[in-house]
Amino acid sequence: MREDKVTYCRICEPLCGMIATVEDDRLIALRPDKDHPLSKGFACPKGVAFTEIVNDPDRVLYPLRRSRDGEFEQVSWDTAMTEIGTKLRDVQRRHGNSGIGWYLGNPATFSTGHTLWSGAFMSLLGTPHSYSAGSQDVNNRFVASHFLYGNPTAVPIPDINRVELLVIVGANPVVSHGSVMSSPRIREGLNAITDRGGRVVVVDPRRTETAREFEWLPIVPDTDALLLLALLHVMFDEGLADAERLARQASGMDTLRGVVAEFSPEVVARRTDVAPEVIRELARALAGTERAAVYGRVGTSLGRTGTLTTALLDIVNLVAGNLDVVGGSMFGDLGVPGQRLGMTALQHVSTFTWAGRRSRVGNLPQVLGTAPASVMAKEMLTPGPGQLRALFVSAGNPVLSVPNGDELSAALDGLDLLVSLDIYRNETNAHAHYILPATTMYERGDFLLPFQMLFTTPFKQATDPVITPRGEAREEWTVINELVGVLARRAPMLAALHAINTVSSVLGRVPSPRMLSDLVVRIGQGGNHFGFSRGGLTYRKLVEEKPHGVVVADHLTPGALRKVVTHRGRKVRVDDPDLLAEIDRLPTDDDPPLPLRLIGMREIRSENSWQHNAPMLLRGGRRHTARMHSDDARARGIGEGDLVEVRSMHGRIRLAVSVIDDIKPGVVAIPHGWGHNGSGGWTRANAAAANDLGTGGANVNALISSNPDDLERLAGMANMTGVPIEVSPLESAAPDIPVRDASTSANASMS
Ligand SMILES: Nc1nc2c(c(=O)[nH]1)N[C@H]1C(S)=C(S)[C@@H](COP(=O)(O)OP(=O)(O)OC[C@H]3O[C@@H](n4cnc5c(=O)[nH]c(N)nc54)[C@H](O)[C@@H]3O)O[C@H]1N2
Ligand SMILES: Nc1nc2c(c(=O)[nH]1)N[C@H]1C(S)=C(S)[C@@H](COP(=O)(O)OP(=O)(O)OC[C@H]3O[C@@H](n4cnc5c(=O)[nH]c(N)nc54)[C@H](O)[C@@H]3O)O[C@H]1N2
Ligand code: SF4
Ligand SMILES: [Mo]
Repeated sequence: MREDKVTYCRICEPLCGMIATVEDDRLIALRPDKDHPLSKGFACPKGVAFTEIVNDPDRVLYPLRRSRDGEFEQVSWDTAMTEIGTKLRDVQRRHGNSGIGWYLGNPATFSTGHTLWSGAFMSLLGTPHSYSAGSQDVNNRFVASHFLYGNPTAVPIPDINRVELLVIVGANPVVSHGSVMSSPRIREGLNAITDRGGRVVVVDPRRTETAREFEWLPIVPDTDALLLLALLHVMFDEGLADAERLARQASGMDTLRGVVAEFSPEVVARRTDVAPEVIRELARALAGTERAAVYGRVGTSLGRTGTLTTALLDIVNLVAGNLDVVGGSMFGDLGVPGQRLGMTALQHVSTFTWAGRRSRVGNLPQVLGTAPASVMAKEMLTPGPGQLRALFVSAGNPVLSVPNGDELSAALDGLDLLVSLDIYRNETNAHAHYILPATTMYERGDFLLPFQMLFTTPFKQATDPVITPRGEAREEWTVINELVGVLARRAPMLAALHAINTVSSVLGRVPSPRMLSDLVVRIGQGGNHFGFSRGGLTYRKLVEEKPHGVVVADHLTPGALRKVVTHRGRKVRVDDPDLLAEIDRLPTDDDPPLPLRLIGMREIRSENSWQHNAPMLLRGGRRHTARMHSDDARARGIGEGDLVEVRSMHGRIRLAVSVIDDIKPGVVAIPHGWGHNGSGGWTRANAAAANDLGTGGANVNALISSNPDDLERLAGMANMTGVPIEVSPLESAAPDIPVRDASTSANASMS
């Protein structure tokens, strides 16, 4: 029987509505949901191609164990879990709980159970070895919020529906579809701004797909902090800020004013390559437009002072009068009472804060209980108490996504136990002892708690699974429940959780993601408040009666600052000494070691490293290329499609070049997530995009440093943008140093 089921996509943040066609419990097709109130029939190629991923013959559908000869063999769940349990308890006995770690990859965020269960498991186990993709993505957003609001989870989002001037710094929403905001049909949302007579300015070293549709303001990579300081300089200097309002809303303004005094537009112009009059005009426009906002994302997070840059984005909004006001940069609201108190309490009793703990290697601060993934390899390789000996990797591919995949690959091979929970064999779990098959999003139900505060139009949607899990795939949280039992005896806090699980299973009601989500739906905005609000939402009601989702408010609500700020007097603090000290660390780059600058980019038909196996996404002979300005290419004798060597101070890779003009001269853009080299199980990914070197692209993170000294100081984030590089035609590349791309590492480790 063929049937259409209403559900939604959970690959990236807009969570677009989808209609799944299912026949005999098999997913046949996906199409955009026309009746979804926000995505209204939009879906991108990745979302539609997901049928190919669910049904991919390369998917891992049964537990796999690595045998002595290095090949993977199928085993039963019982065998896998029993053997994993024995090895895990052995590590626990010999090295303590701090010998055990977890790396949580990006798709985990798109599963409420996976996120909450792994987070609870790691914090109750009490190990410092909790890692995530966040340290290559967004962690300094939380640290900036910690400094400014005293609350790391207070994250402002642009009021896309009402803003009149939006300045996008280091984000490419036309391709990424928006990040740290859930805003379906974001491209239309941006075009609506100009349609209503407003402006969108895109500050980016590359004339991106977004910049092409709006005003492009090119900038030298990793100099955004200077631009933002100069905007503040102008606002103070020209008296554009409302001093009375600022005194009410914030503390430390005088210190800030003193600090920005030296950053006039003229002073920063040389380093940013943005003309002083452009900076002045922008400052006036931001302060003078009633509904204006500055918004930044990956491009502002991956620089050397990402926390400072991120905090400055908010401070510019604050000083210009655009924070927490209609059409500005606003805070979402769960509608759940006591959030501020709850957050304050949580920060006091747990490591769910900033620098609750520091890393053994590098002494770097943890962010919301997670350590920088860049030091994960050294934590495995550095002997002594607390050495990482057993690692779980779920929904992650850190060998490609974290700096220095070679070092990590070698370190993984030395572990006592490496277990991966994934839907695929990838470059990371090529080193695993066990690979456990996970469900894809369409094989599980979900209400995505992690995104509730980020909808630019407050919205709620829940779905049931559209098919039963394929093969023997299981949801991660159920596997984690088993691990709780395995480790409980020597971990007192876990034992408590285990007791709860045991008792509730006897009573037939094991705590589940659905139970927790239902609670939040009921007490949150639009909820039924356990019967006190008649007709209000429950999880079941969402799934059964409102499958396309419900807009619970037309707009974000202003005046949230006082609800989210936990600092004394509920004032935003702009003069934290740790934060302002970063200003002294702003790179000067007067004498760069190499002439060009590396930046990243995302492509419409990729999702990080894991969708290069879907035929629909690889059509047209896609290749992995470095995008380089024609002037730079010409100066080096490089033509379109030529193979080059790209080298940084930390490594070198080989790939082909696309010569373009839509990029600032001196800047080279290379997408991450490539470097498929035969070690993973991705047949097409490995073969596809094969350049003449016979690899599925190159791992750009071979160019990035994993050295603790090179990580951003306040959030431990990897420095992945603005990195000095040189590009040479392959025949003239330096011959004697081994090329460090993923192919060398994986071949070495598989032998
Ligand atoms: N199609 C597609 N969509 C995705 C993803 C994907 O892989 N493919 N990944 C998802 C994920 S995990 C995330 S986190 C989001 C990210 O969402 P975005 O941040 O919107 O996406 P990016 O393409 O990384 O955009 C970063 C931009 O910053 C620019 N940039 C780089 N360095 C600098 C700098 O120093 N200063 C300034 N001003 N700009 C700079 C880059 O040129 C780039 O245009 O996208 C999500 N959506
Ligand atoms: N140079 C550079 N490096 C970057 C970035 C950059 O901009 N430039 N961006 C960074 C960012 S923003 C991110 S988010 C990271 C991503 O880094 P990671 O999360 O480490 O890597 P992904 O490529 O997203 O790999 C996701 C894995 O999850 C698996 N998977 C997919 N769905 C599921 C599921 O439902 N359950 C389970 N168990 N597994 C699943 C996929 O098969 C894949 O193996 O990369 C970071 N690395
Ligand atoms: S933009 Fe594409 S991948 Fe992202 S949620 Fe929508 S359909 Fe899915
Ligand atoms: Mo990300």
